Amino acid sequence: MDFVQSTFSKEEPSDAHLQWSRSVCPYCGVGCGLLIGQEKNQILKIKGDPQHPANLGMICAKGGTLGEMMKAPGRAEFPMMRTGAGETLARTSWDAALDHISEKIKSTVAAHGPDSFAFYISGQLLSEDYYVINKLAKGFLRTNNVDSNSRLCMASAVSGYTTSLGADAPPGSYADIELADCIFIIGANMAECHPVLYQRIRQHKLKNPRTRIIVVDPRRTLTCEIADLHLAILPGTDVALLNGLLRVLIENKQVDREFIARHTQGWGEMEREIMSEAPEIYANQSGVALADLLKAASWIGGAAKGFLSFWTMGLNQSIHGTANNNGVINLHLATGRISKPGSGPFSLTGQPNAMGGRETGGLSTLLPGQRRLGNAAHRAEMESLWGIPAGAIAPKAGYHAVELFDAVADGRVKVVWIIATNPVVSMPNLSRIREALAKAELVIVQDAYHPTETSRLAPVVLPAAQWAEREGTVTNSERRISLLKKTVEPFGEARPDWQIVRDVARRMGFEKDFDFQTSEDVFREYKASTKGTRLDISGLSYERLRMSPVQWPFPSEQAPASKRLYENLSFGHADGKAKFLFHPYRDAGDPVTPHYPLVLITGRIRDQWHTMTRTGKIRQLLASQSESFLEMNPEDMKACSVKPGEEVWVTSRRGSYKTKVRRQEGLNPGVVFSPMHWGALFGTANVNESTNPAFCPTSKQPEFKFSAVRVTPRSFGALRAPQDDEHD
Ligand SMILES: Nc1nc2c(c(=O)[nH]1)N[C@H]1C(S)=C(S)[C@@H](COP(=O)(O)OP(=O)(O)OC[C@H]3O[C@@H](n4cnc5c(=O)[nH]c(N)nc54)[C@H](O)[C@@H]3O)O[C@H]1N2
Ligand SMILES: Nc1nc2c(c(=O)[nH]1)N[C@H]1C(S)=C(S)[C@@H](COP(=O)(O)OP(=O)(O)OC[C@H]3O[C@@H](n4cnc5c(=O)[nH]c(N)nc54)[C@H](O)[C@@H]3O)O[C@H]1N2
Ligand code: SF4
Ligand SMILES: [Mo]
Repeated sequence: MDFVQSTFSKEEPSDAHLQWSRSVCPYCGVGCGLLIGQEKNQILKIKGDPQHPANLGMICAKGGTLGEMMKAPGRAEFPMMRTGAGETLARTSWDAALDHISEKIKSTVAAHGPDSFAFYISGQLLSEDYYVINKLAKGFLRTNNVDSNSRLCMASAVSGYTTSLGADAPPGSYADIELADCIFIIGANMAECHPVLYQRIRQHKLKNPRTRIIVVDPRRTLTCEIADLHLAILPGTDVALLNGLLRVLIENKQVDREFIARHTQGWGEMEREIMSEAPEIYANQSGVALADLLKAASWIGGAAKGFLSFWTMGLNQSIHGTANNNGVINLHLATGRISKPGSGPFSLTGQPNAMGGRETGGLSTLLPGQRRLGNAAHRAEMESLWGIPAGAIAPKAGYHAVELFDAVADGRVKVVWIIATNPVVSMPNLSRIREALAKAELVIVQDAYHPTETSRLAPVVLPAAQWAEREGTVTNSERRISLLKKTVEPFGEARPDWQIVRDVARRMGFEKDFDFQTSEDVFREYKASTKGTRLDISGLSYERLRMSPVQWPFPSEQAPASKRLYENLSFGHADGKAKFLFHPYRDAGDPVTPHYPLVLITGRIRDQWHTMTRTGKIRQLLASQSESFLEMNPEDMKACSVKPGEEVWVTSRRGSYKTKVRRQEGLNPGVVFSPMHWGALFGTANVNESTNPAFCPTSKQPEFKFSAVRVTPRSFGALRAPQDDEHD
């Protein structure tokens, strides 16, 4: 390769024989640029790309072990099918598998209507994959049943931005980190989940010690190491805290009344509601000391340069998900700290292409270009672009994730095609998910690995090419699009996801409309569909992206994106004004009772990725934590009569999982924590046996962060999981 290879061969002579190329990390939404060194189709070395604006050369352990990941055992090698009940999965040809799928989808849709079929997909797909899937389902099969694991992840951010600002887009850039003097991290454990951005914040703090960092998390996480103030909030009470902060800002006269008058609506009601409670009430509801609430508000209000907020699943995965998002945005609107250097509400995306999914229409309410299914003009635009009759796109939203598996369980959806996600580990209330998959007439699982907990239940398994085995685009948390290049050949018979879907579409009679030969053909059609939208990238090409990644919008080379959206302070609502949205504090809806006295929080650890299909097979990554655990405060351990290392059942109103106790002083009494990663293939029952499928009424994102549970020692003789015997 060009510039990169020569620089690196000079710097490190031992690497000179490798062939170097640029790539992007397939794990978290930071979207780090990588340099990969390969020889004879083997990736031997990974480095951070110093020229990529997301990471400036840094990477974390997950990115650094991608070479090992490519060699991890258990890759899906060829298509497999199970022909009858009780049969095992057996190798088949691509033609036989694709013929079978297309016939079955066609006959099911003909007999039971379009909504008897559904796609359940993933923020780990490329934008090109997303586009082809959406086109087939929403344009040609005429079902809007395309939902994604992003529903479990980013849906509340989508509805938060859309309701507050009128459009779904994080307005800021990573470069705002170095410009901020107050950074508010709420419901995010950046040290473990967005490690490179955490490093950027840490370095900024080291250079500028007066930068104030506030972390809001019920747990004392690794992220708290850089915090000047940690607010150990009670789980699920963020709305109370955010309202309390606004209350104090108003009282301290630290709101920007001129900004509010010119650029927002809804302030009158907001101020009235907020002022109706005293700061003490908000502090009590959220379980933080009044002095800490006052201190946090004075730092936010007193920021001289910039006030920047980061949040992720601690706010989104809640039955109050949208309210939580509105609550953070309210603080930025009230202080006028938005779309200015160093300032803004910045929701971090989890998966590498969660943003691309939102852009290409990857939820059951969306169409490409962030169009909305409920909007007649948006449907008409896509009907014309896709060359389908007016009225062909159904106006009604498809099933969202929780509802989708319910629909499979009760027979409304008969065929479900699951791509790049492992719902038998990652969905809440797993017994319902297994019930659904057992009931379906056909489950197709398309994954880079087999077996997974989901693929082993499916009668059809299709092998997908992953990461550097295929080409396409991804968008990171700061709206930056990178081109992922194909640098090695796919494993076995694996194929790129979009190609597999294209080939099924062609078999169903849509040859002409799915005429794509390359991923670039798909990209060209997709980018044309964004013309005139807020995320217009019609000026972008693979050729341009080979030079460097770019932020959207990018309507032309002459009009590249600026670092911040809404710089003219005209927001996405029709009148250009942002909206204040007030929500009162409400409880989490899974009552804590003497039978279920503890609150279970689930989340992530630094060296594992979700359901472990990749990271669970890499020795270096298992070194820090090799098995699942339940963190408990010493007081709760005593109350439950359990010791460190002891095996316990954790039981909620939905179900139980088994794990080992770990002592954790950094947890408030009453709160316990388990990582989400370990599942049946890694030797233990998953936390999602217990989690709550209740969801936010607006975003439909389920509650993974609050389950009332009890903890019982296994030594009490219970070999089987305890039953729900609540009488209180
Ligand atoms: N190492 C690693 N990194 C990852 C991933 C991974 O699997 N492993 N996954 C990626 C993905 S898809 C995602 S979505 C992100 C998730 O990134 P994060 O959201 O940062 O990760 P989580 O651990 O799920 O949850 C974050 C924090 O929310 C806190 N929390 C729980 N309940 C509450 C509450 O009521 N209020 C507040 N304020 N906080 C609460 C938890 O204690 C936890 O520390 O990470 C991405 N990065
Ligand atoms: N309890 C609890 N549960 C949670 C969460 C939580 O915080 N707590 N978080 C939720 C969130 S935010 C998320 S994002 C989900 C994640 O949950 P999942 O999406 O189920 O997790 P992954 O393990 O990332 O699954 C991705 C799958 O895609 C496969 N794969 C990788 N690359 C490719 C590819 O290129 N093509 C194809 N076809 N397959 C590929 C992988 O092998 C893996 O099986 O979990 C959710 N579940
Ligand atoms: S921070 Fe995220 S994107 Fe960067 S190397 Fe680590 S996992 Fe990959
Ligand atoms: Mo996520």
